[in-house]
This record gives sequence, structure tokens and C-alpha cells, in this order.
Amino acid sequence: MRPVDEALIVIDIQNDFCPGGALAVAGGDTIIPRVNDLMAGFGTVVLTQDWHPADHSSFASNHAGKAPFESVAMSYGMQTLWPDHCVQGTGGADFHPALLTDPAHLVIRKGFRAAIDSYSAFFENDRTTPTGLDGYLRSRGVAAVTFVGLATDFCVAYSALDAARLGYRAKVLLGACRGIDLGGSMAAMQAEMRTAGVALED
Ligand code: VGL
Ligand code: ZN
Repeated sequence: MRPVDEALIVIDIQNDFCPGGALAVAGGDTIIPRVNDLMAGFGTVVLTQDWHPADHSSFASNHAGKAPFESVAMSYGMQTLWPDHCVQGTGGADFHPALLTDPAHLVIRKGFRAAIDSYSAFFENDRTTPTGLDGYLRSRGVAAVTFVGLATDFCVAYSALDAARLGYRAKVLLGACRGIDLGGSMAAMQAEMRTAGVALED
């Protein structure tokens, strides 16, 4: 019951990632009832919120001649370009109205620096600039983290891989996630998580 050393990390359940949103993930809203139910079973509940300025470098609209889902080389490696999404202060960046937010102990925003994207809840896409989540969890004695949310093959996977790398017991509940699946990314990221020791459950 509510083990204090176990955290539920709810990734990016925002309007833009749900049907009707700018970067809609198929069935993204269908996971919400289960996610809401899970919250009561964890001593620490964290929500993440993708939170981009309008001039964000991950938006195809900010790269002349580029279309969404193409890639560009950034200083930190290849970056997939997205439709404009989760722009700070817009309705698309709000949490989906069905998601419970009152039980959350922390809301962590990411991707707010124009020059760098941040898929992971722990580090920006250079894999070194921290969001502060690791310090928060460590100082609360959290040893195990369970991930749910959107999207399985991007923000959920990057977060779970970083958690394993940081030494947490990491688990992803795939049935409480939905993915984008760009060029086989669902299978690739699930294989990568399994190799890294992330527990994949339904
Ligand atoms: C995400 C692409 C761009 C995600 C966020 O939440 O998985 N994907 N920004
Ligand atoms: Zn984003």
C-alpha cells in the first residue's frame, strides 16, 4: 500500500497527444481511467508536461523546407521534427481534462528551452542536462519507478531508459501507454528497454 520508495511517473497526458490534438497518439485518451486508478497505489506521483516555446527547435515549422516527421542534425545528434505541439500556455499543452491532477506531488515541465528538445523526464536530448527529477526522487528515497503515459516509443521510453541508467528499478506498464510508431520505433524502443533491464508489463 502506497510504498514510499515507489513512484508513478505519468508522462505527457496532454491534449495535444490525445485524439484531436496537434500530435495525436492513437487511443491516447483511452489509458486515462487506468492511470487515474494507479495513482492511489504509489507513495509518490509525478506528472510530466511537455512545455515548448513557439520557436522551439523541434517544430518543423521553425526549419525552412522541412516537414513534420523528417529529421535534422542538431548539436546533440539527430532530432525528429514534429508538428507544433504543447506550446506553453495553450489548450494543447493542458493536461487532458479526464486526467486526475490533484493526486500529483510534482509536475515537471520539460522541453522549455528553444534550442534543445527533451523527451526524457530526467534529461534533455543531449542526455546530460538534468530536469531535476533525479534529485527530487533521490531525496525522497524513491528506488523504483513505474512509467505510464504518452508516447511509449518517445517520452516514456527515453524516461525509462534514463531511469535504468540512473540505477532505479524501472518498469513500464505498456497497457497504460500508447505510441506514435515512427519507422518501427515501437518495436525498436521496446527492444532497447528490455535490453537495458526495464521491466515491461501489461
Ligand atoms: C513527445 C514527441 C515530441 C512525447 C513529446 O511525449 O512522447 N513526443 N514531444
Ligand atoms: Zn514535444
